[in-house]
Amino acid sequence: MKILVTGGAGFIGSAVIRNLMLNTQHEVVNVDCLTYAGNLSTLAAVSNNERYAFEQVDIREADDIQDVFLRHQPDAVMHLAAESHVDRSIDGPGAFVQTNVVGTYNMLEASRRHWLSLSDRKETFRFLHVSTDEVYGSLGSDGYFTEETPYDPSSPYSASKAASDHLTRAWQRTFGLPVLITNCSNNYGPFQFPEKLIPLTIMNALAGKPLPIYGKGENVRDWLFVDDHVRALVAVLERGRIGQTYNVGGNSERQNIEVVQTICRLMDELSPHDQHRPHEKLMTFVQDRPGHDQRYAIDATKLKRELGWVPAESFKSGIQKTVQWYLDNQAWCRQAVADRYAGERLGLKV
Ligand code: TDX
Repeated sequence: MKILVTGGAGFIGSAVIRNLMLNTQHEVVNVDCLTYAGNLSTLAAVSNNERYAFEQVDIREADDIQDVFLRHQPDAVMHLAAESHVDRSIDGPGAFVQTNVVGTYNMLEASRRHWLSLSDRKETFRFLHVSTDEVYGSLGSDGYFTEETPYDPSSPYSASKAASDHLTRAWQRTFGLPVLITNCSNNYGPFQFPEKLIPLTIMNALAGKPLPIYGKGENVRDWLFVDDHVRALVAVLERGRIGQTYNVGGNSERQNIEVVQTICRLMDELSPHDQHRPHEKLMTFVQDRPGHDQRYAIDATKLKRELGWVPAESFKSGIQKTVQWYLDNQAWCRQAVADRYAGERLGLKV
């Protein structure tokens, strides 16, 4: 089948496309407008494949999106394009509303028109909306997010993703568009833009810069290795039930401070001659994030029960692979951030 993937030059989207190219026979149309976080070098290993096509198109532009559907006639959509960094959504929420809300609306409308025009392929067409556990708000010290947890987003980012989830569900209930929704926990792994906690910590540690820990570092995230997430997305697209939501989690809860300490210790081990050892001395407590959610943790039982998915990677094995990858790919990291992001603190312009 031919899958239209939005955001395919981003961190998770590019992992989806590499997987589809290397492990399936599906064709892919990558629709990405190449924002600061988009990077085609993430697809270097697959971009010459004859089953791959790239369209530099912005999902905020309804006519351009419509044109892509007319030209490529996809069998399915995996919608990953989004502004994704919580701190940036505090500094500038407008882009999040435009891309995540209006952009998703444009994708749904273009998909609906396309789906209505299909004859024999109409039954099997799918629209998979890839979202986040942040729509559920924050947990206390116990409990888990299930697919039934009420929405309660805290940041402009999570509110915009919640809105896009609601639109997607409405397009199924009102118009019958065959949609699926996934809500995942924090992803990590190779090719993540170094503004997020894990790659930022590794990059700063390499440079001997302070490792900023918001507040007391006691906030908890449930870490999901990106390739595990990709397997879940492919399973949901191929076998998920129409109109259903599936939570995807790594079963790897950690306090932020533990995450940073683990990275520091791994870097001490993996780069024994590094002048900045022990890297833990770079840890610096800084002003907390406004509206900082305390804890996220996913109950992924439904995905296991219905589709047999479980994460393959433990946090121990995943973080080791990730740190090693960043150590081996420092040129990629420098190029990814060049003229785009110098590692400065974001998200305090309230
Ligand atoms: O420098 C930092 N120091 C720090 O303590 C940064 C960048 C973050 N943090 C904290 C804030 C969070 O508690 O680490 C935790 C993780 O922060 P992020 O990497 O910014 O991720 P988070 O805010 O949890 O959101 C992420 O997971 C859900 C993604 O950015 C979202 O796109 C996804 O939907």
